[in-house]
Amino acid sequence: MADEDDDLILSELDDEELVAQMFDDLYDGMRDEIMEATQILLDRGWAPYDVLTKSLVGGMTIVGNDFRDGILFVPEVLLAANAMKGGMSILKPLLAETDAPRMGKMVIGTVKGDIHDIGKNLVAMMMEGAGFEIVDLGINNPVENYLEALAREQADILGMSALLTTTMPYMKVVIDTMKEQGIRDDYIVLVGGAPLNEEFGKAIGADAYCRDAAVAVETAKEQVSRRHNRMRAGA
Ligand code: B1M
Repeated sequence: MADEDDDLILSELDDEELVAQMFDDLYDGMRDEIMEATQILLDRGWAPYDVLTKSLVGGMTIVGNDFRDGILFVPEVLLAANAMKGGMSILKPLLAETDAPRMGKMVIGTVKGDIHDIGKNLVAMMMEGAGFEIVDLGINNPVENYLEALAREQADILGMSALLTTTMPYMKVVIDTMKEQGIRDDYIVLVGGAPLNEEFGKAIGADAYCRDAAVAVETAKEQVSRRHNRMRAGA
């Protein structure tokens, strides 16, 4: 298998074969190959968003399923994540390249106890591409980090990410603290992450749950313009 892979010339594969090979390479944590293949798809005229969703996110879904089923373990998944980040590093400037007017500023971070950051990074990239200014707090954020950054950055939006059922309740801790401090309504609060759903978003008092990065962009735009309209109307 290794010999076969050594002989493989990625640029000679057609699109379908290349995407299938990317799924394999992501699974095997082959960062260099993922970066090369990402570039090949771009050179063939693929839109950066399609490369992201059809090859990288598609491949990561397979990794996720096998992780869930006990076929892959943490070290292997870390390698896969590292390979995915290699591909994302090529796409990031392209997704962020935009003449869109500044839409607003978002502070985003993964909540305390949670170190998953791929989805959050993707949201940050897509939001940047849509004209939002992003302040990325990284992973494992206690409530103080969010509140300090919101005030310091005079942000419009707070974005929180959680991938574990054990960490998602922490989002409520952050929102409740904002309420206690009387600042909840100063910000648009968006939440996301695989174990969340719309009902959970409502229950914890977020403005919206975002299923994926594209939805996050659309929701943020909608919420910002709604807020502007309200302000214009003097409400
Ligand atoms: Co973790 N892990 N993991 N893991 N891991 C999951 C989440 C899990 C579902 C795997 C499984 O069992 N199938 C499971 C959670 C089960 C549960 O709680 N219900 C799990 C577990 C159990 C764990 C550990 C506890 C394993 C262990 O140690 N025994 C451990 C916990 C560590 C911790 O955080 N304290 C752990 C560790 C890891 C790694 C470090 C190995 C690695 C993370 C590497 C990294 O992120 N740098 C990892 C990974 C990679 C995963 C899976 C395989 C993939 C996650 C991912 O990156 N998906 C994941 C399985 C899965 O989700 N299928 C799994 C791709 C990404 C693009 O999607 O993150 O959903 P996602 O983001 C989407 C949307 O959700 C949304 O938009 C994104 C883009 O479209 N979104 C937002 C996300 N955040 C948003 C914020 C927003 C808006 C939208 O704000 C506005």
